[in-house]
Amino acid sequence: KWPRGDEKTWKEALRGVATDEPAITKAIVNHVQTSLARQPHNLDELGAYQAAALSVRDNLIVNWNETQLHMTRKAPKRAYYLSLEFLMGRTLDNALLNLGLKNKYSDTINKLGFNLEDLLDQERDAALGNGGLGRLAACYLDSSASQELPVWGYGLRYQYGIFQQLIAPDGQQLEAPDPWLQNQNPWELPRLDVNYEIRFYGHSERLEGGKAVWSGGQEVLAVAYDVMIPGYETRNTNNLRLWESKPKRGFDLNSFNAGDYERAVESSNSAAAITSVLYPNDHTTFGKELRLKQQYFWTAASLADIMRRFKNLDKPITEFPDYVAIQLNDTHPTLAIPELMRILVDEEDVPWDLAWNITTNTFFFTNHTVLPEALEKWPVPLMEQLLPRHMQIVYDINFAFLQAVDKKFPGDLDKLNRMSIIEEGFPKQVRMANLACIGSRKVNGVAELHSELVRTTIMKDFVELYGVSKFANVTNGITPRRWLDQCNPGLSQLITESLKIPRNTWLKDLYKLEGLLEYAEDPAFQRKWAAVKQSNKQRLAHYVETTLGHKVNTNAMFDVQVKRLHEYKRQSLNILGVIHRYLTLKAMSAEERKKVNPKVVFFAGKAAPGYYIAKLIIRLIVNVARVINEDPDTKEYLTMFFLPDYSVSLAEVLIPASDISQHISTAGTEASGTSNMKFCLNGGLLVGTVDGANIEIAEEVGENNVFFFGHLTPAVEGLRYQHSYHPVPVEQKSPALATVLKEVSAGRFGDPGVYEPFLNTVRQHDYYLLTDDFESYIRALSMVDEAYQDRTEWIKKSIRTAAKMGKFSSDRAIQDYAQEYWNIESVKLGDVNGA
Ligand code: NTF
Repeated sequence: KWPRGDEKTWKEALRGVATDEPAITKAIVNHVQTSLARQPHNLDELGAYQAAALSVRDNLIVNWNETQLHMTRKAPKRAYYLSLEFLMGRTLDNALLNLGLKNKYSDTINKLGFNLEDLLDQERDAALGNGGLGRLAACYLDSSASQELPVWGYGLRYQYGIFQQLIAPDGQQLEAPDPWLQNQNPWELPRLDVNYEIRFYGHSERLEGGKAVWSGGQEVLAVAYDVMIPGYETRNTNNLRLWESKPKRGFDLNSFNAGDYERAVESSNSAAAITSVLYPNDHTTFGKELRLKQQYFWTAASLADIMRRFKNLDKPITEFPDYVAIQLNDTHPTLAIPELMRILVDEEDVPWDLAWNITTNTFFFTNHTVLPEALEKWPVPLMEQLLPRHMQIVYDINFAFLQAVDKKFPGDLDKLNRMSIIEEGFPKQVRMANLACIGSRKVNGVAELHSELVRTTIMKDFVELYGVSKFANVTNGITPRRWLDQCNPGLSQLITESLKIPRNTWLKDLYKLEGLLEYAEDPAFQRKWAAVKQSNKQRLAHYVETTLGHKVNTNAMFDVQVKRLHEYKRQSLNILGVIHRYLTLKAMSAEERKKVNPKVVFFAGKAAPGYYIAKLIIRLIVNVARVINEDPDTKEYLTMFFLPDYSVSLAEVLIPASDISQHISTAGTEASGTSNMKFCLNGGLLVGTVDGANIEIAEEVGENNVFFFGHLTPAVEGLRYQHSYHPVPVEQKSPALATVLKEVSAGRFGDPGVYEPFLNTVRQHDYYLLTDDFESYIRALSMVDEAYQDRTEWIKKSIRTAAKMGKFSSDRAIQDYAQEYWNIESVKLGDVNGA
């Protein structure tokens, strides 16, 4: 039954998606005129981008609206992906491709006197994340929407995303803020009516039956902003709900009337601060109060929202886990566990044991690293002050849990100590990983090796307690829409032509790429494949020329390492390897050099602002580049660039242009890696250690198509022990590396004193095993050089690699979560008005 007014009047006026050129033109011009208040006379590229974006947004809103109505009516079980980071990048190109409107927009925009590609460049990245963890969340949203799964993301709407990286003339990294919301953001819908009050501080008074009353303290408002997530070639458009913090009251009227204006706005400033900035730390935690506030603010708002939606269904509370699955993206949202307990016990009057049963059937926890410095812990005194009720709940959970452990392993005090949610010490700390594991139905790692390490190291005791079936694996994936079709249109086109199936078929079932294998031997196909790579290299060269003012030899091999700067990722090994190559070239005669294949090495990546050694490594890279790029003896054969301010958009230019990329973490430290998948999908080969998803990539593409080197995971512990107790001098382990270190120390690349602290990490403890792996690394790079000599063989490897990347589609990963974890099913939007 039609809900309101005259059905015919409504239906005639309801707009659908603008899909033909006249409608698109009208929509864009309408936004130029009325949303932007501009004219053809004063419309610049930014304005034209905004008008085009607003018109696409209108289309997304129509689909989004119908999807939400449809889901509300169908009331399926839903999954919620809680992530502090969503590294979305740009939206316009992706939205046009998903809607299938790119060509039409391109034509329309031409007629209006602009070029679509130029307009796409006007968009600022939404960079609400640090690296792999945040980009993974973005890929998972794309795959969920594309597979019509009822999945929402929940995150924070930071005013400032990851900092902008500048490189000073002396090579140091400088950080500038990223005011990404400055020119208004067309991709979000403010939902000022969707808001919740979130409490901090105050006191909690226990009542009977495990209940308590939490009152007093400070209250702030969480306001929803919805970001539309279009699926690929479906009208289903999912939602990413980001919370912004606001003061509950604008300002304190009493102080204002008393003439104390500063005081009057103080509390409003402190409320707004909660979502002001993304913490720029990757793999480290700092124990800052504001970060804990962010975590609670976000999980409390998200749970309130989820609970409200559930209650609208009018089902008994015991059915909560039949309608709600919540995925915890690392430990950052772990407070959602005690928060759900608080809501159930204190607000919904659910008995404790039943509440615990509901809770532990709702949550799922993904671990993304085994590095000890990344495992979150919060000081008990801070928790007690900021979240007094949650601290009580954590103690109650822990009490029951330790009783169960003691029952199964009587008298094992060490075990109790290790497994307790509370770590003894001064101060005591709350171990978030333990809490997340105890409160979740399943725990997973992000690649086979990593999940095995989770089971045998950080979660070993828990595996013994719960059994191994609670601890599983979902190997990460990437969306082929952005990471092939969007960033590499030439290759996408070639693939579609060759496979002789529609583009949307293989983009939705990436295993179909295997059809390329039959062309690997076909010279005509090889030429086309190589031509695409060549034009992508030219696109990157153009970027380098316009940003750094340096010409790039596109006939050289392009060797790329792009990722966050971290000692465990060993950009250090790469730069020391480059120096070695440089010294070797210098020692050659001019004749000998002529036989060498030229190579261009690209680095990009940000270091956490407080990470001293990582910043030194950047500085070394920049200064080595300066020396070798100017050396007349060698610059024809070796050049190197550090591209500042790495971002999703820069990755989209870099990745398709690479011949070879480096994924060279110390074995056992990189949980998965996802850029390795992106490079291979774009026909780049891989140099890597036997670590993370590199292993599974090699399984798929064949070990003869990857260049592995270095010690294996089981050897790492022993080598570290050796470094501490029976150190062997670098000269003995690797004379080549010793020479490299000596040259840096001698000032060949600028003031030697500067780099000593970094060089000492290699000479002394060498925790990341550079000295152990250097020789085999250099050998692997020689094998790369050798393989590159035979260009036809190289191209075959490239084709075979891309052809075998089906497994690494994030569609596969999301299906795994949907079936094995969340138990949710696709709900496809009908053809008209959500029917
Ligand atoms: C990262 N973890 C891992 O270091 C990467 O190997 C992995 O690919 C991504 O997660 C995505 O799973 C983190 O960023 C963190 F925060 F857990 F340390």
